[in-house]
Amino acid sequence: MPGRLIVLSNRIPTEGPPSGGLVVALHELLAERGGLWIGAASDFADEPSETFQPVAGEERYEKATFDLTEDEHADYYLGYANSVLWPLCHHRTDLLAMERRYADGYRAVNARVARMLAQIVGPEDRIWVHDYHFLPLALELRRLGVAARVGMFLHIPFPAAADISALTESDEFYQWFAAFDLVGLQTEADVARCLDAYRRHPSGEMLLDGRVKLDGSIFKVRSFPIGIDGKTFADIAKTPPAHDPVHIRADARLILGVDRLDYSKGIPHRFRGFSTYLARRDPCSPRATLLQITPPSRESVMAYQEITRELEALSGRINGQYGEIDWTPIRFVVRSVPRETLVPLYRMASVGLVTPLADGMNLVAKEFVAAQDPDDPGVLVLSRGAGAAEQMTDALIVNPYDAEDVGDAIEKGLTMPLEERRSRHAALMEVVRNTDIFEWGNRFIDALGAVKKPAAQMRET
Ligand code: ADQ
Repeated sequence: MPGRLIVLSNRIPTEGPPSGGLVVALHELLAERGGLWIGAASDFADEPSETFQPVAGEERYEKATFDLTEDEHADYYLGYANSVLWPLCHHRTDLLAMERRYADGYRAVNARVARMLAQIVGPEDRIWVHDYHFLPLALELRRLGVAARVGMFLHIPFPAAADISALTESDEFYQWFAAFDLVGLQTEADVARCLDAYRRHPSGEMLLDGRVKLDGSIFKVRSFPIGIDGKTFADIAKTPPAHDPVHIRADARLILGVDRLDYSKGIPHRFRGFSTYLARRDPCSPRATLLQITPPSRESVMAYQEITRELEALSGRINGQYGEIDWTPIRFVVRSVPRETLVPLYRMASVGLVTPLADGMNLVAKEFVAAQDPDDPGVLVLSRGAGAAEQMTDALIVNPYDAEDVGDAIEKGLTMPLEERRSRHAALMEVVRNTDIFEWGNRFIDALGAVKKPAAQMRET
């Protein structure tokens, strides 16, 4: 009899209907298959409990949370996950915040979650672990003798071997991944970096069936490019908005940027690219306004406070230099907006600027394409640093570090003939359709079910 599906992710929806693409997709998958969804509790505990707390709800599956104290949140979540692993995986080893207590806190929280899981997991269950918050989980479960299949999907880039060596715990980092049965990554480039890193490791071995062996552990690594619920996006886009979501002068074109406020998203570089475009622009050509909508993120991490200040100064400077009485070139809005507002904005925009320096996939690129009017679509300018660039080759692909390249692409996007816009959009829409998020989830779960059980692997070696 097949076991149940257990999903572990940092956040789970505890109140009201789930929102956001990934959360909705996981909710639907669990509703269809049944199972258990576990995530961190939203309130801090004084003393962490050694059992999961069930979350009441009407769903066709169970939900539970694990506790975190305020200190654990500081060390495990803000510290090791977001001030060490996040910069490491986004090629920013200069931002690594090396504090021994961060690594200790990270290991301790993962060990506790593993102990709690070991109490409830059956040998036929499949455990699907999401993201960099839980890298040690499979290793901890194996230490406790758990033989269930455990898969990891890493939403962010897999780091290069040279970056991994900047980590004090680099040996553990290799062991963490190797203890999973299946490691899902976003792109083929991520898979290549992962294989390359294990090939260079003194104990790493490539097996003939393509799996990777490190000491006694064998794991499979594969790409599962994530997507969006494209149909919902296209449907919202077809419904006329109740009110004009943004008042832009009739003679100004809209260029749109939508990103969490994060240094990996390359927003300052984007502003400089736009500034280069403005500097070269023909004064008789229509004005273009860059609307950058950015929900704040991880505000208590220092690197995130610095980027906010940098962007405020940069947008002020560019507006001072190029603005006119009736035109503000950059509108920088630091807030989250509902999907019903975001989608009409995507559709109104002549150019979508998606220029991260490094990004696992980048769902905004796919959302922008899905929201366009196929008869008169806007143009996607996409960084080669986004995982999405591996599939979305009909976008205008740019080097996000090169302001002139970005400036040229803005110019090209604003002046692209209708026929070319339509044909590029049709090709991009095909990619969006082929990477639907529900199929993505089913593919991962089925692939996890198909891997050999860990106990069988050990006998083989
Ligand atoms: P993120 O780094 O959060 O995700 P992304 O994939 O672009 O990046 O997803 C952001 C989501 O937030 C999108 O659905 C977008 O619509 C929404 N959003 C952005 N700005 C918003 C705003 N102002 N208001 C409301 N919503 C907003 C991580 C990885 C990515 C990977 C995803 C999924 O970093 O590379 O694509 O996980 O695997």
